[in-house]
Amino acid sequence: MHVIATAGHVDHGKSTLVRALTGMEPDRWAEERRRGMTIDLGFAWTTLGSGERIAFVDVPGHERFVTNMLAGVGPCPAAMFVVAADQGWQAQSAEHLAALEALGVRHGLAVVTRADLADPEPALAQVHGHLGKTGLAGIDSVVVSGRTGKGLDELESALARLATTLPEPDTEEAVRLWIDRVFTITGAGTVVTGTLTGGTLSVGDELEANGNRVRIRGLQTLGEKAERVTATARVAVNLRGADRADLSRGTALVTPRAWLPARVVDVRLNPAGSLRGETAILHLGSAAVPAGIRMLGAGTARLTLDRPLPLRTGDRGLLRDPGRREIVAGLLVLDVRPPALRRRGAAAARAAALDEVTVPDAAALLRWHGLLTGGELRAMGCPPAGTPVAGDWYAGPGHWASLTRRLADHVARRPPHDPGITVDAAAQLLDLPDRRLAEALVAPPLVVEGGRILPAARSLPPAIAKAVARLTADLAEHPFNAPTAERLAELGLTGKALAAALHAGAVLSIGKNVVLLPDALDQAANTLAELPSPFTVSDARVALATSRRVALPLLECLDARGITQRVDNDRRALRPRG
Ligand SMILES: Nc1nc2c(ncn2[C@@H]2O[C@H](COP(=O)(O)OP(=O)(O)OP(=O)(O)O)[C@@H](O)[C@H]2O)c(=O)[nH]1
Ligand SMILES: [Mg+2]
Repeated sequence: MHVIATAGHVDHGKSTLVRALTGMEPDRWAEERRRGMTIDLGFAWTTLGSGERIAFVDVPGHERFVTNMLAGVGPCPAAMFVVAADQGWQAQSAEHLAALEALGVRHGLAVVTRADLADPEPALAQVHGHLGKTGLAGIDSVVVSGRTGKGLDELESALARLATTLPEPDTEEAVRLWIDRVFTITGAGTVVTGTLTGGTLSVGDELEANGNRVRIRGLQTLGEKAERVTATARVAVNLRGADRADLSRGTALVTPRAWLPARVVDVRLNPAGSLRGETAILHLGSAAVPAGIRMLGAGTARLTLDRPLPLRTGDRGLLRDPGRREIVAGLLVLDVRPPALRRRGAAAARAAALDEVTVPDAAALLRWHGLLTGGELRAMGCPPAGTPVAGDWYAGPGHWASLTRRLADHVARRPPHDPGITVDAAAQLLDLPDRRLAEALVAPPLVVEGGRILPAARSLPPAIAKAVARLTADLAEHPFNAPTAERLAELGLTGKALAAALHAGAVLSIGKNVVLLPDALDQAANTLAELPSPFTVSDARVALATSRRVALPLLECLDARGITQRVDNDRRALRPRG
């Protein structure tokens, strides 16, 4: 299915076209039919001759209802842009086009309608002229009359062609369904509708709305019941456990833990004009939220929203000033967890950092934040690349190097016979959110001995320290791929040398000739936590990218430490922590 929003000035014939294409009435309210104008969003659908299903979100053209228009267009990947032949380009033709441009809509169809009333050529030329300057340049155009039906066949063919060019959504990704309607059905309870642009919804799924858990009790798409709906789709979701008062247009239903609620966000504005000290309404998805604007640099600003929204880096929205009755700027979300600006000059420094990138990726977020977990990076909209430094933690290389240096400096400054700083104290000293990060920072020339961080030279003979460093390098990529007995011999980590390294806590032995690094158990526990529970030895072996030779003793070690427990003969589960 594809979902297409209409766009265009009031009375230009949008609803008439939707009606003609679908045989359905998009104007749902009696008041709309009485006044002959669309006030709120309308929904209608059809199956084209090509077999393609198209759902329309029909928007109002009247200037007073722009907020409703934006809620409909916000999540839609494509638009049918309508201009009346007898009226030509009008104010909301311009405003709707500005909205589509701000939201980054790149797919659509231009329709000059009411061609029975006037020569369509001048309007067509205007449409091409205006669209040509936007991301919609070059889209197909069709001339029709909703009254006589002339040109409707061409319109259908053009829609079928448009459908083939729309990008395939990712049906695996986390769901964020922007709600555009909420209603109650006697006996069924609360139902919300929206345009599903990514991911999959299934009956029984748990979701979150404003931080509250709800469960999907039933699903419908295009008026039919469904067990499962994949993007792109119009969808009606019957919710269990939902408080009706907690849900409204602009609320998002999201996959739990996959999104961070954001109240303060850094954005890039387009155009880059200065909006110093202003407030405006942020329109994003189906939401319309008042936002305070603080300019950071020429084209970047910090928004403080009246209520938090689940936002990600890369989201597009727009700012509209209801007083001036115009869109002030489009925006691209850069960072949903921006650092506080405390010191003088912090805003300018932040602007300079933001200006280093066009669209931030994980590397940019790590540069700005120093340390983030893979889960945080994904929830912020930038899946991590590369390997974590410890557990699920990723680090900006510059930040990591500076932490390493600070720890080494600190250890070096301590008196010669000092017993050494504990790992926990190091974590505190460096303000690290997880002690495993402090452990991970301990690399030659530092070692951990008896839980304390010491210069390697003081604890291990240089040859052994070097062997440990080489083992560390071996295990950098695949931390559970324990060296073979031959490799251990080659490294010189056998006999007394191995015993010394074990004693110093520089390596970990989990079985005969199975040697790993000291943080292997923690790392394994993190990896196993991602598996569906319970899991078999073979599941664990695959997840840890290792062999049975390592997986078996590793799991026994984890059992012994109470990190895992046997569920039956061949399956285990992680023991709940804490
Ligand atoms: N002659 C003629 N009249 C049309 C045509 N299309 C629409 N109309 C008339 O134009 C008026 C407005 O049409 P709508 O389809 O309601 O326009 P709209 O764009 O949906 O208007 P809003 O939703 O209020 O923005 C109605 O009276 C229609 O009957 C057409 O092709 N020819
Ligand atoms: Mg209408």
